[in-house]
Amino acid sequence: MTQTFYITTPIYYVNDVPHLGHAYTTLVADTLARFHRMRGDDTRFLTGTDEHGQKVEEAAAKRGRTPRELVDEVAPRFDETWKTLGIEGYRFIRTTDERHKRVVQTLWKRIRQVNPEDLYLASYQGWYCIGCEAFYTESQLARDGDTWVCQVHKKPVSWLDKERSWFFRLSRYAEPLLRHIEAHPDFIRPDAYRNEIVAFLRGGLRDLSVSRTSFQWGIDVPEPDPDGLHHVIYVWMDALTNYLSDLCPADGSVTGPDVERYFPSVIHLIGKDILRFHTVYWPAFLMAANLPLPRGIFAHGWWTVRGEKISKSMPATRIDPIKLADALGAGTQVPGLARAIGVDAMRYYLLREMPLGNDGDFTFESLFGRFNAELANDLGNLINRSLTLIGKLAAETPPARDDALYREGENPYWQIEVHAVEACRHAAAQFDAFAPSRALEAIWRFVGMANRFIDQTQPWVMARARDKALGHALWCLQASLWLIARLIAPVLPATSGVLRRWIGDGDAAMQWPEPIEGRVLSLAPALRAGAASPLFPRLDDKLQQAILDKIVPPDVAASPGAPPAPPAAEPRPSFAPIKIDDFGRIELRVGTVLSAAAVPKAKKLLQLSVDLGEPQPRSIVAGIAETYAPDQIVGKQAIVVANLEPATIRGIPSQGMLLAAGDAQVLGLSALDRNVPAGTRVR
Ligand code: ME8
Repeated sequence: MTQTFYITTPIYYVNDVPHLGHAYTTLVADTLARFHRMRGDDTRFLTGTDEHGQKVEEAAAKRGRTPRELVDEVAPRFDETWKTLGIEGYRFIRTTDERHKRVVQTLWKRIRQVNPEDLYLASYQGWYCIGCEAFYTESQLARDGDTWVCQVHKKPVSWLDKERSWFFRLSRYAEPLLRHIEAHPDFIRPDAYRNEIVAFLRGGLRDLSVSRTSFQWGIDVPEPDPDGLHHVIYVWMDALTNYLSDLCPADGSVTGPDVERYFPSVIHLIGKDILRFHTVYWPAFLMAANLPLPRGIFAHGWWTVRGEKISKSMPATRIDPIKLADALGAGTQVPGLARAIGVDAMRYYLLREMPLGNDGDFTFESLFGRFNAELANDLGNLINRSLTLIGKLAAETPPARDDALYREGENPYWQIEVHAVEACRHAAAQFDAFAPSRALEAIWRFVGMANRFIDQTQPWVMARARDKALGHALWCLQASLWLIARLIAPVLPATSGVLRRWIGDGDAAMQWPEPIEGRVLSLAPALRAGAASPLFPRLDDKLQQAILDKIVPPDVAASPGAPPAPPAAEPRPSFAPIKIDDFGRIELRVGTVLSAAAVPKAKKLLQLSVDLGEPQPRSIVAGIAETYAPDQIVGKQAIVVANLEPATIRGIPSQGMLLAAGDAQVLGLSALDRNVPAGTRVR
């Protein structure tokens, strides 16, 4: 049965050009959309640009341009970047589109009609972060001397003094939202983010200011102000509506066939920085307008460089995705496809390295490590070895299935089939569950299996021995490549295309392979494999340096926040060995951070409350405040030394120690590759 799959990315601010963080969300959405299209689902994929608001107005003024000039220049750069990166089949929305503006005003009017009390005029006074385009209370900000600073942008916030504004009665929606989340456990994923929002909602909500009069770059509130003031709609109310407006008819009404068809199945893929806007404000606006809610919100973590979030305002963390792709693809020997293969390598790293939902640190060491081990060695070698063998041996013994050998049994021919079926099922289940990293893991298990199949069967020895099974062994390899071309297609589309060309597979409308009666290799059609060229040649030290030189500009390379280069080969430090019993005396447990607060007058310390699965959470003081803001760590899991002698630090009891990477400076917390119950023993 055809299902509907509608995925959206955030619409990005046009105050600057795209960086690797934006590319990440868009590449993940593209991967999932490709998978669903292969499965035959009715798939829709939306991205775009967020063009109104104070931030864009200020960015334009700084450049001596009008906002209109700036947005018309920068918005196409996002679209072009996605095209250059081979993102496929997406719709691109701009919030300056006329239809979008009409829909935002319709939504406003509808709220006024359905729940007239939900929008009211009052005056607003408080802090505003232009970077976040968000209102903050002092408890949500950090203090730097006598200035209040936004925790995300690390910049001073502005004071809005008694600005007359329309308010949205958000306070009414905490209970209905809690009920919705309870009835729809998948509404907010992963679980840690759902828990965070549930805790936030339980604390109650304050009404939200949803219009501004101090600047003009926005969509007009569609009703007059009694005092003649000109209000523009709050940029988040405007921006969030894009997910709906792209489905609406041109007249700006909020119902229509596409709305009915796609909106109830929409999943908003976002970074965790904008979780509250999507899981609280957006559904509350929709409830107030009596419109259906999205199916769910999936939040992913942040890519950091040396613990610092990749962002527009931190030049040392900004990595241009196109430059990176070009550098990674430079060595490929497939004519005309250097950039596309480089994009594939980048997609592979980004999707494999950081499980969707977690945070991840971008390092060239891990990028080069995965490139060499998983792309050059595992996949590249498999393709090369298989096609070389088939090329050499097929003239005498063409690949041909032998049904006498293609049967259940304890032999490599059946084992490869069993693994093939497992890879299809696991990868599909993981893509379905928004876990592309796990899907790749499952696919690479099969790639490893196929490499072992060659080692075990040794077709060149079979040929010398005139073994009758040779044709079937070659068929197994060829069919495995046919299968791999499909399994990798959502993540590595260019590699899949080249591989299909090399094996003579002309199927343009590739479907996701669905095993039938426990077999999947048998679905491969007759193929005529040809020669391959090196796809992902190994990156030796010289090539690695060349990539670094291209990506990391010299002035940045010298600065402290620069992307780290792989370490020079140093002798390994020698450690004094310990006995297993010594290790056994350390009680390591998984802890979930329930709350975190700065320790007054201690720059490095956070006071944490950590659940170790015991009746009471523990108080732990950790020296991680320079790397983690309190709200970045709540909900995270880390490994805790649970039997460390209790201590009192700055008058606060500390009943354990969090393991963290780094020597003088904390670079990251100990990590688990999935959430496990608090208190789980680590050995
Ligand atoms: O917030 N790691 O736009 P924005 C991972 N216009 N993802 C990252 C990232 C990083 N270091 N940096 C950015 C806005 N992203 C609003 C959205 S939606 C109705 C309005 C990605 O240009 C991630 O998806 O600041 C994050 O949520 C988004 O870019 C923020 O983009």
